[in-house]
Amino acid sequence: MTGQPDEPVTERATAGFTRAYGSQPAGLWAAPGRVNLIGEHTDYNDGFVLPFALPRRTVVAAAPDSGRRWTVWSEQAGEQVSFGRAQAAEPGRVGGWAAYVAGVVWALYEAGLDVPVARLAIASDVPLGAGLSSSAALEAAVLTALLDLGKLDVPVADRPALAQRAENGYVGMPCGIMDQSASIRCRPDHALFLDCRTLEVEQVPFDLGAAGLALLVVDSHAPHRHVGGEYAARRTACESAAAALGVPALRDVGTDQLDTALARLDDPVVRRRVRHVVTENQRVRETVELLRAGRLPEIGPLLTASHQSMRDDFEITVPEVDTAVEAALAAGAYGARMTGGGFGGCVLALVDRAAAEPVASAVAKAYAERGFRAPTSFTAVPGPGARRLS
Ligand code: GAF
Repeated sequence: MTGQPDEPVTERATAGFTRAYGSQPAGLWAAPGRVNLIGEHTDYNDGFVLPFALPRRTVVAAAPDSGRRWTVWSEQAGEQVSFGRAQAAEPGRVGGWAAYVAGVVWALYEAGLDVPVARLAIASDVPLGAGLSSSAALEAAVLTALLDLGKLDVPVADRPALAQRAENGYVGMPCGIMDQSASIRCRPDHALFLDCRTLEVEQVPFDLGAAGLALLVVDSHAPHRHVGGEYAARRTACESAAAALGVPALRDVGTDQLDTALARLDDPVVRRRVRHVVTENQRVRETVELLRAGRLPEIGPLLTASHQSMRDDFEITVPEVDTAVEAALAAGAYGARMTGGGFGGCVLALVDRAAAEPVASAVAKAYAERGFRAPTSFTAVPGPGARRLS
């Protein structure tokens, strides 16, 4: 198990800027990756989610540029990309990792804002493709930097929708609003209870240390399998089910109406998708109730039930994450579930602080027995959302 990462990421972004542009940045901005405690695939159904920000983050060193092209250097990609207004104006003209940056410029223009031209250097310690929302961290960091550089007064509550628009409209990924909200609106020692319809938030105290607990995050390293297509297919199934049921979104189906709703749907696959979303929304509400009451260990069974629902009804888990959940539970975790969009990524396990290491070892042993690539684990503490660092 590795501890919290050291954070030379700020220095790496600054050094990258100086190397790429031969000058000092005007400032440094950071935005975190997230872990979703519970509430999976509920965001685009107008439902409820409960993420918290990781201490792992993407840092942008930036300065205004008097020219007409945005220039971005990325440590992870090992390259520099530049694009002008015309490329930013047309989704698809900038591809790869830089599309997330061009997408933010595009979304700001689309919102009628006068985006400042800038030079940026990006470094990150959010693992890529691990379901910890490295994309949202990149969008949120760039968005926060550009808004500050341009002295553009956009309320924090309105920012996640701009970052989501970059991803939906420019990158072409039909994600919901959870990840961008988490990266922008989360606070240390709290989980963010977000109503994805009204965008109202409640900062729910989630002080694991005070409760003698730890949240173990296990990166399954499972190769992502058809992620984009499967995600879009789940979203389409949910939206067509809502239309068939005559409701704006599956959020409008309560658990007391579930049996009646299921009886009205012919397709057994669609019925399972609906059951996941409806029961998952209820699990989020129950988790929030327990956290409000300070009964942290009692959320364990809800986490595990969420995993079972993702495995059996939403069908988005893979053997590696199922194995991690089973091994964590067998080693004494209060509860465990996959977090994020699915088909790989990370598992979280709620454990007594002293059990974090043994549970991580038990998962590693189960992986070795099944011949899976060794997982990596760390304990996560809720950190701050996007902000200016200097
Ligand atoms: C991905 C998406 F980006 C989110 O919007 C959300 O739907 C999540 O999968 C599943 O809960 O992270």
